[in-house]
Amino acid sequence: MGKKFNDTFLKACRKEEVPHVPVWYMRQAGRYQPEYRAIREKYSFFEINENPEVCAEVTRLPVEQLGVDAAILFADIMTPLKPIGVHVDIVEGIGPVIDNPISSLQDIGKLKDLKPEEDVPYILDTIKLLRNQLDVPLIGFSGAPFTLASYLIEGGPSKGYHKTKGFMYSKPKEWQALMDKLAEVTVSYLQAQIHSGAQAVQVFDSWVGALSAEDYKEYIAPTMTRIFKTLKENTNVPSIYFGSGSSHLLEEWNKLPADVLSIDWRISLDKVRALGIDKPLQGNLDPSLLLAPFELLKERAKKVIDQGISRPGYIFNLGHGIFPSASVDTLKKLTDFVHDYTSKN
Ligand code: 1CP
Repeated sequence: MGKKFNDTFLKACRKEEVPHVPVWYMRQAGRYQPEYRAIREKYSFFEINENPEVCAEVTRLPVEQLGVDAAILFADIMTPLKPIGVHVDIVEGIGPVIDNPISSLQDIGKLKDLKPEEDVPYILDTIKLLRNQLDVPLIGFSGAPFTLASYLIEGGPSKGYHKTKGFMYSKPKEWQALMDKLAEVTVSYLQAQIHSGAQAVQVFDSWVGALSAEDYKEYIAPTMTRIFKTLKENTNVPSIYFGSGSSHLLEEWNKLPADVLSIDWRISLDKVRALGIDKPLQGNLDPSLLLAPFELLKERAKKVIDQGISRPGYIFNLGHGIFPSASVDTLKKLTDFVHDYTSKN
């Protein structure tokens, strides 16, 4: 607090010149931090979420500990679904588990509209608190309809997404109703976060890589276009789109009115540029390298950065989230390395 506001991340999102490459990490708050584990001894996941003081503390932890250039709101992609009628629990070692999965139009009709001020006031209060506490930008986020639908239909984490895709192929009317509902929830949730002070938003479509480009275009792109277009018309903060295992979808993603694309580690940033993608990029170090000898980690990070900075608009991140066995010390050293290596003075 009291430090000069560090807007490097926002500048990179707008392709402006930056004093160093900004860094933040997906899942930068979580089980790899001893302090987080201690807080989780006292509270359940949703208890943290619903208590703005504690939620803000957890959000700030990685900023204070690692020196990253952005904070991401501590919540889950399931957070806005609980108040609209989804019985979800976050189960240790598994993730979100739902005891009333969706299988019919009637189930979809039972989902309520999200009224953020009434349904998730604690999220908006956490954002307002954080804006007074942080000297880096605050990223708000939500899940994307396909990824949310995968949990709603499968009842929890999945490997092949067969049930989800089966539903998509065989019940087009129900599928579209579900996409429309989840798009509405996403837009109203993100707009409320932005109005409360979120300075950028990331939409996590973590599992959409399960679809072919053809299916993405037919079943998903119209919904994602509508979401990003509505955000653009009503707000003016950068939007970031992320999916894992989705390099085959990048040409479709490039047509979306999203501002920044967050790339997973399976493709090099040079290859992404060679596809003709000119949006700012975020990524994409393989998170497993956090367990490699530091010299190798550094060498690979350098490679990612050299490719990333070949054009304006680059944010360093991992290709997917930090996992529980990663070390705080390694992440701190990596953050310092990115800053030192790219520092202009
Ligand atoms: O620091 C941060 O990044 C903010 C907090 C955050 C975010 C952005 C959490 C807290 N979850 C998420 C997003 C999220 N949740 C995604 C998208 C990002 C990604 O792909 O990693 C997804 C797919 C989820 C669903 C989820 N919630 C999982 C994955 C399950 C699966 O299908 O493999 C898990 C394990 C959770 C629980 C969860 N969410 C967040 C934390 C810290 C945890 C760990 C649980 C705990 O403390 O008990």
